[in-house]
Amino acid sequence: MTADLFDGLDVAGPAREPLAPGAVLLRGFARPYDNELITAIEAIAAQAPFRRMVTPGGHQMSVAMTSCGSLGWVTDRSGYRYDACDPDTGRPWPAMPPLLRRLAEQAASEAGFADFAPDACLINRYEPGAKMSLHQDRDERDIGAPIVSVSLGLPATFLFGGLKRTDKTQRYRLAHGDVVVWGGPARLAFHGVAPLADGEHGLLGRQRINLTFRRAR
Ligand code: MD3
Ligand code: FE
Repeated sequence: MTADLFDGLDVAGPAREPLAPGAVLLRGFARPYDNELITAIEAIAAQAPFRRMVTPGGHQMSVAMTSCGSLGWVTDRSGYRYDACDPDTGRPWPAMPPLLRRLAEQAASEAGFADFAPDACLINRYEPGAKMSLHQDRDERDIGAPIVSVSLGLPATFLFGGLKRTDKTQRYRLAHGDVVVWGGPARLAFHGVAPLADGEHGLLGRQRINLTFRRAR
């Protein structure tokens, strides 16, 4: 009766840790690919450099960003939007490397989203002190599609709230290699990142990089 032996054990896949309804943490899911992911991110940043953008309110973000895929996320004084071209270079965003796409699709599938087809990957770079204020991600056309996030480098304290800005937030530590799939009722939840604590990561040094895969159109 081998079935009994394995009952309750995750013998056939990664540990799925539910964070909230619709949000699933796959701890360490990206770790086996960390070196290849970092190499791919460096190649993207060589084509579309990280830059600190300005919000419609006129504040420069502390997080530096770039994108890959057929669409990239941009903000300036005129608003937030997805655009096929990098405003800094005038060229299309670098293509989404197959490794990144496959990782996002596999993570989504583990969380029950079998047909996730990301067309945008926003790449956020945090240096010590950088943070992201509480916000919702609602610039994507189909909010039925999840967002898949991949954390690399220094650990961060992630804030996860409710559907109202004033709802109480829960804190989670997101560490190197952690992947979270945000779908269903979690998709429109307010969320943010506390100021990054200084430290030294073996592969990335004094920084944290977060990838978010989205279906923008
Ligand atoms: C929950 N990035 O790029 S990743 C963002 O760590 C963003 O850089 C953060 O929020 C970061 O928009 C958080 C986790 C995340 C991403 C998108 C979400 C959580 C989410 C969308 C809906 C709900
Ligand atoms: Fe967000």
